[in-house]
Amino acid sequence: MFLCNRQLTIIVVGLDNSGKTSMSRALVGETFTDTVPTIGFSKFVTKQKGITINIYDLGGSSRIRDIWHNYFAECYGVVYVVDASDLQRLAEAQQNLSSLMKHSILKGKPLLLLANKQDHFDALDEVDVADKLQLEILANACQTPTRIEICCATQGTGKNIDPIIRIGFHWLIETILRNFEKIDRRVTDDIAAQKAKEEREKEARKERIQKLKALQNEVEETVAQICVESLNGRNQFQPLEEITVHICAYLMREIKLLM
Ligand SMILES: Nc1nc2c(ncn2[C@@H]2O[C@H](COP(=O)(O)OP(=O)(O)O)[C@@H](O)[C@H]2O)c(=O)[nH]1
Ligand SMILES: [Mg+2]
Repeated sequence: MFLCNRQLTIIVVGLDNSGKTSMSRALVGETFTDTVPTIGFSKFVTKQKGITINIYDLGGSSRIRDIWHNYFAECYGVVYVVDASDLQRLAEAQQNLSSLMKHSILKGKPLLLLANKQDHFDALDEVDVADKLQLEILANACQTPTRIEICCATQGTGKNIDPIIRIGFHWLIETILRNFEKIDRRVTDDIAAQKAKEEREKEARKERIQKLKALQNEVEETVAQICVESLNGRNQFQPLEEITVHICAYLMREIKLLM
């Protein structure tokens, strides 16, 4: 298998505040100083064994989670970060993780789960986090190669990174490479399908806009005609009502067609 000059995309997901951006920055050796809540997504790039690895750090707020799926097609593997000290949000994380692992485009793609913030005295260890997230059940049901590690994303960056993060990340890349042909075929097919879907949606949007423009022109012409007829003093009241009813019926029909 010839992988030089190859690129892989990894997505880093999890609830907001779990440590995704800190972990991504640590992996690529960036400082933590300007870590602010991720709006949309940030891209980081690193290299391993001559392979360029694009890391997409996706914002975790509930509104942004709705658009995560746009990045699934090109993804070869997943890093899921959970705040192991935030016991209040483990149920939310479980639901989020479950819907991700069951998503048809992600199902079966290798997953590294990082139980982060281990420097907090009350953080759960990997056994308890795996239990709360029902990780084993999910991994079996989705046939997903899975590994869980405990870590502290803010321990250091670059060379000073928590070594467990690097070990976990190496495992993720190795697992992807072992299954490369299969995952790569899925990625190629899913990207093509996504592009075709986007193209269809673009065409449908264009068609809707053209219809709306035609409707707008027709309404403007009809209204202009009413004005001219009223000014000419022909059938001043009756036609106006009739035409109004006609316009309303026409608009209702067109709006229904556009919906
Ligand atoms: N104590 C501690 N704080 C962390 C750790 N990882 C991240 N944080 C902090 O948690 C907050 C959210 O981190 P961030 O990386 O922005 O989370 P994101 O929303 O998932 O990207 C920031 O204040 C980080 O400094 C960790 O391992 N330990
Ligand atoms: Mg972030």
